[in-house]
Amino acid sequence: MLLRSIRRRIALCGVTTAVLVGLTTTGVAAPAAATPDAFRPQLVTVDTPTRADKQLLQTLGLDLTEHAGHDYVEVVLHTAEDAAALVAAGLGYDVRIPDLLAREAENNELNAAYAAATERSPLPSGRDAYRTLDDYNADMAALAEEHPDLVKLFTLPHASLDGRPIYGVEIGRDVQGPERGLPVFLMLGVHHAREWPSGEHAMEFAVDLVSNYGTDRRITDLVNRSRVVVVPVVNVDGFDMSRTDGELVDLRVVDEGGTASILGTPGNAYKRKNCRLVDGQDTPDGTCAIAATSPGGYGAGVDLNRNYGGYWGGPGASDLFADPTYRGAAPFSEPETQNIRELISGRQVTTLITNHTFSNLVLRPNGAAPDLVPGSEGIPLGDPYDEDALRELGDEMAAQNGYTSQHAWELYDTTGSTEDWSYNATGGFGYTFEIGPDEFHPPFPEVVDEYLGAGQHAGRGNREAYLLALENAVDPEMHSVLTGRAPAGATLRLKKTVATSTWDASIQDTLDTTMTVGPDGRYTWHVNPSTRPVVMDRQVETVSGDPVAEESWTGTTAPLQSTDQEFAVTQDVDLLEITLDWPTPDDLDLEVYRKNADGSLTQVGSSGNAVAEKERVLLQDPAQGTYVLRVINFASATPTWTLTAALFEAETSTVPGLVENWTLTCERDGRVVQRVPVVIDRGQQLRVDLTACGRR
Ligand code: 0X9
Ligand code: ZN
Repeated sequence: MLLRSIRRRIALCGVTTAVLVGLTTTGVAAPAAATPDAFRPQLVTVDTPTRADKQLLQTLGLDLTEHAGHDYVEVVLHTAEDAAALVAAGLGYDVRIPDLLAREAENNELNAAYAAATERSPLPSGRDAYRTLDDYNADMAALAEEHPDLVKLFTLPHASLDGRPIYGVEIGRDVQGPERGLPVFLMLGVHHAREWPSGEHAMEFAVDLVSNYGTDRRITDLVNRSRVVVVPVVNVDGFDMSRTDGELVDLRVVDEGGTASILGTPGNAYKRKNCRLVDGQDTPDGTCAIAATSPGGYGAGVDLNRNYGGYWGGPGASDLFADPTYRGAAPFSEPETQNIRELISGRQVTTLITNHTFSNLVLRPNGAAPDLVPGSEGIPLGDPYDEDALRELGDEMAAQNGYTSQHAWELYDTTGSTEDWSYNATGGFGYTFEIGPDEFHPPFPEVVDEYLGAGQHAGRGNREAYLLALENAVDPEMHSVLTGRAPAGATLRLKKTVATSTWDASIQDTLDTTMTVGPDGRYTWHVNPSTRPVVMDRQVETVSGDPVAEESWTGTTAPLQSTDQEFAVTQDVDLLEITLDWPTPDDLDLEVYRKNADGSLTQVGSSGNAVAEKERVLLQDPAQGTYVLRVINFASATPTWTLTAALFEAETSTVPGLVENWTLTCERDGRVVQRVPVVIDRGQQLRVDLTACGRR
């Protein structure tokens, strides 16, 4: 019996093109001194024409970047061993940046020249160079000091592992006053240490809102209607190391390959993770910062964008400490992710953007491919319940900066990333921006262009994309609104405790938010829907029983050759399944193309499983026409294969959803006086009378 289930509303294009970032053996900090012919970190483009190549690449434990396409993945090679691993695996690659340290030095020179020639950049702050961590902290403090009614500086609850405080700013009218139920827009930067522009854009947006408040009508209106929370540097330890070491001169470069040793560890400019040195143990403050002599270099740490609770422990994250995508010992094991968890759990964040570099992408949930089945749920992930609205805003934002708008999983699978958790736990919209075309921290003028937009996007850029996100955050159609009468000065609290799915189990999240009723005895509270999208009812397509049509072929293909087989779809069906099977433990891959009117081929699916696993491509709602099924032999032997194409009708069944409620309480003098369960959907407005709270 054939049984598959696919959640509806998903464009399930064959198998996923997901790339699991994973396994590495990358070492820890580079030595303080190096010989002139020591390996320099490189950025290389690895050829991965098939999914099998991508999977092979994932097993090598290299630092894969998110810059990946149909037939390539860009990889940072930190050590000679990394390069040797590629060669040994037989994967071809082109070197894109042959010496990242030299590039770092070149960027430093370009940045110095730009700063020297620039009185004031066109950025809102006028800055002409990347901020250091001290600059960020000083800028946030100054913004708050100069605009006390509009900006509040706050410290996140947990200091970093190296003992640094982590700051954010909150922007809003009368920001020192009590919370009045306005929707919160959250902007995050620098989860990954080396991704400097991600903090710059977050910070510039804060400055932008503040400096245009009162003069620009649109911005004034948006700031009046929201609270904007900006945490420009989430990973302060990692960033400080990357930024400081990135500034160091590699004397081997200055010395033209002479014998001088490196100052510090410039390779740490490409650090990704946080400063976790030992799981479960707080090492002495400052340990990580002594990069040259401590194991606190680029190889150590937890990937903060794999440490959030949502589907934590699933594909696209590693359980090995030294790996670039190490997920940590447990969901939210790190103080930096705990900070963001507590921030989001304590406010009604209706939209968030978490900034990263690079690849010019606007990514929306989910992080993992729709046909993956978490052990904790037993049904495929499918698309988010709010796919249409999420896609619409993602596309609109991407139109401003010329980025590509897509599901995060279309890049590669990830689990435990920021919005994997936040969207699933709260229902608030969340996006990852991958800023810039081709570098983690490019010359500074690129930061300016990406923020303000350049060329055909001049005057738009990420600035305009962020403003659209903020408009979404305040749009009542996109969240829920509670209104009513309540005693002036009373504290209203919305609370719920939910189970958030990790990959194999679940964690408990408590969302607990408050507002204070204004002097007029009325309240309007902008909140996230009471039922989380992840437990809403869903349509599951189940395909069972016999195919409505089926055709099989057998054949042989010589090593490194391919064989094409045509198959015509002449009726409208729900599913086309193509399977490739063979008896010996060899490696055959399958690619599926649609034949266009002019005879050219467009690839519509591929399957390159590990050696000896049979291949399968699924196409949902296949268009009528001719398909070319290509069998590719990567093996040394010439096995006889069986290729089958089958058409199926699907049955739709509904997995009943849950209804969740907020518990709304009205508190006076710290005492709960009234308690009401509240069920409210997205786009809904509900009146809840709390006047009884004043009488008792
Ligand atoms: O891998 C990542 O964490 C992000 N790319 S980066 O190079 N900046 O590290 C992409 C994450 C995409 N997935 C989700 N946001 N779910
Ligand atoms: Zn990143």
